[in-house]
Amino acid sequence: MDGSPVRKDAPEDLAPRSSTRLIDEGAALRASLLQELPEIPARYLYDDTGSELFERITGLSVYYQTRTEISILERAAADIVAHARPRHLVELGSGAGRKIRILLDALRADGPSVTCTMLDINELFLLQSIDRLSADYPEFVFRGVVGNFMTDLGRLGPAGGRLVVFFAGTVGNLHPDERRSFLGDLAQRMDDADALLLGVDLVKDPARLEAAYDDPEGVTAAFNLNVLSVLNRRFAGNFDTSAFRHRAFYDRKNAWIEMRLVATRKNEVRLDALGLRLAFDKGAEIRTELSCKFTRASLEASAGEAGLTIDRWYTDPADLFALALVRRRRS
Ligand code: AVI
Repeated sequence: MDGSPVRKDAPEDLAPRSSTRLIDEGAALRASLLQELPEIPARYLYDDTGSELFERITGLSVYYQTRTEISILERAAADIVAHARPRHLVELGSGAGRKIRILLDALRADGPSVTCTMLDINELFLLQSIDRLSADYPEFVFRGVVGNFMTDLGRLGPAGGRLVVFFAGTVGNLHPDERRSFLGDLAQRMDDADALLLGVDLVKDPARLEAAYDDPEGVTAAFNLNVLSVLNRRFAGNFDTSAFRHRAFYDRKNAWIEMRLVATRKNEVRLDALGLRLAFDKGAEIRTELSCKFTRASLEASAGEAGLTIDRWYTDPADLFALALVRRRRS
């Protein structure tokens, strides 16, 4: 099966954002910054610097998620492939593309060739990842889509024989309302031959959860604070990153970790491209990320609302993290 064409980047997939989209985006950001608890949508965390910092987080000893998910995947990959029998692999939020290799190895061992579509918001990471994958798996065809999994699911090709994978617990970064709409949208685009492989971080001891989001090396703090530089650059702002500090805490009622930035002194900020001036008192907070934690029952309930059901559940011996193979519920 040598010599398959490598389609790195269909031109329309890599087109810059239209100005209309930027205006919509600016309006949405403006509205979230003006909420009673100001909020910066978590996707702004992932510019090139933020994506690199997140890569460093995945290697931290307190951040058990990545290595645990990899260990689960290594044990479960053959079973997942045997059950899903995919002809198309679709990875949402692909990042550095390490985990997909475990599935590609299992698919390679299983025989049939697949196409692999990777969707990521970060063009640089996506292209680097596709270059490396294309070199190492020449029998598979790779396609990159620069986009957002909340709005671009329609660009992932037709239903039927697809295994959509969403690793890292990123589904937990959606607010429950967004998760409902994301899973609903995905479910509508799936048929009975499609499956979704979802990585989720599990509810556990709050101290362990909080430690994972406040590492002693300060990498998570740098990742969180970097979002202010992203806003400065993109929206002509003047946030002073030294006027804020990182905070992360577990909210037991909602079963989520919240990342916030706390003003360490009274300060004022302009975001000229949004026509916005913000005043922060000492101690005022901005919410920058939610990271929802699940049990099998809470994920089943969330999937059920979208007409999906958990078909297979893979976890580690300490029940830290899980991979759920999800399908459309048959009526
Ligand atoms: C990408 N996502 C699953 C990470 C998480 O754990 O929620 C992002 C992250 N934020 C702080 N550390 C890692």
